[in-house]
Amino acid sequence: MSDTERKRPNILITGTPGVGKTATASLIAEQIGFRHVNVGDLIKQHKCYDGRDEDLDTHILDEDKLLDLMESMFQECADENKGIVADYHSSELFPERWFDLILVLRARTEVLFDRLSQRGYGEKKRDENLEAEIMQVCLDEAKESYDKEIVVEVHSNTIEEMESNVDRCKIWVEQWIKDNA
Ligand code: DAT
Repeated sequence: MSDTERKRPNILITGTPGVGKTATASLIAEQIGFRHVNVGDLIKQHKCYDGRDEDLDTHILDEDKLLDLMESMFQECADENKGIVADYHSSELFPERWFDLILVLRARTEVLFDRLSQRGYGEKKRDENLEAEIMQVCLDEAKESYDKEIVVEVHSNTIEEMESNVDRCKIWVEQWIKDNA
């Protein structure tokens, strides 16, 4: 099935680490029966690595391996008339045709500070991520990579805001299905 014939939309939830991508994506997927794809976990599980960056002390992502893996997941879900809710801190590497909505979660500095500290991030890694959030790196990346009309920025500081984001997505999905019936 080609992407233009999809019966269900796919959503990408993006944002700085700690903004609530995984929590939000799993709630949405659970409530509407879509498949949740935690891209970070997928990378680890399938070892989509292409060596190590010793300076940054991180693995180098094997994008081709990841995208091939995800392409077959998207195909499989489209064939089953099932949508995907993916979450990842970056958005530029995916083909535009995969997603119908890019939800960019944002959090206030003090909120993110607490979440990243609780996660056990060292000072350097925590501060780099706080700075990235202040500089709205993920939002700009999403706007540069996708049609601006499908990029939606929302707050994710409180449980109420998370619930509202989940509800908003559910309503959006229902409308998309009606519009594309
Ligand atoms: P991410 O996937 O963006 O790294 P997460 O979903 O793992 O973030 O959330 C990080 C922590 O913050 C986790 O303990 C859940 C909590 N959290 C996330 N969004 C929240 C929100 N809107 N209100 C309260 N807590 C939230």
